[in-house]
Amino acid sequence: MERTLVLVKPDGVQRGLVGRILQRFETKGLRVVGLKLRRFPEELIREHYAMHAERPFYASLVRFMTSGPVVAVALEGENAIAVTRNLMGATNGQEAAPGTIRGDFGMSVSFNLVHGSDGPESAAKELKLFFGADGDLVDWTPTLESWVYDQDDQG
Ligand code: D4T
Repeated sequence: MERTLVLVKPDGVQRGLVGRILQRFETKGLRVVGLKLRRFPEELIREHYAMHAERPFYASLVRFMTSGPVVAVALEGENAIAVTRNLMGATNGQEAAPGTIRGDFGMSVSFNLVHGSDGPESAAKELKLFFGADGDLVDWTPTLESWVYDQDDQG
């Protein structure tokens, strides 16, 4: 099992898409193990996007991400990082495949509705950043789990 961080960005919250976006992950079979809606501090957002600090869009990205509430979601599942990125689609909504969140709901590069960690290291760092060092996360097993993963899969 792997954990990853998803953010529903301010455009997703403002457009009333939180429920529909979370539903994509839930119905896929990913398990929500953490959930919070906040106007996150600018410091935290700057740290989250620190790898883009030198890019020309960094200032506007930080302004956008602090412009309103964001929903932080921790998801768990087998290959949760890759599965989540596939569900999100390409960065630019105009290029994202139909059926993906960005492909179905967005037309923009910057207002692209969701963020998902892009690897195990960033997932660990981002989960700590948004849910705290001592893990503001909940361990649980859905009762339907045995119908999501086939225990006989040779994987
Ligand atoms: P995130 O990191 O938000 O999950 O998006 P991606 O992984 O798909 O895209 P990214 O890291 O390349 O970009 C981070 C973030 O910056 C915005 N952005 C990106 C932007 O406003 N202008 C741009 O030209 C690019 C490339 C969108 C996502």
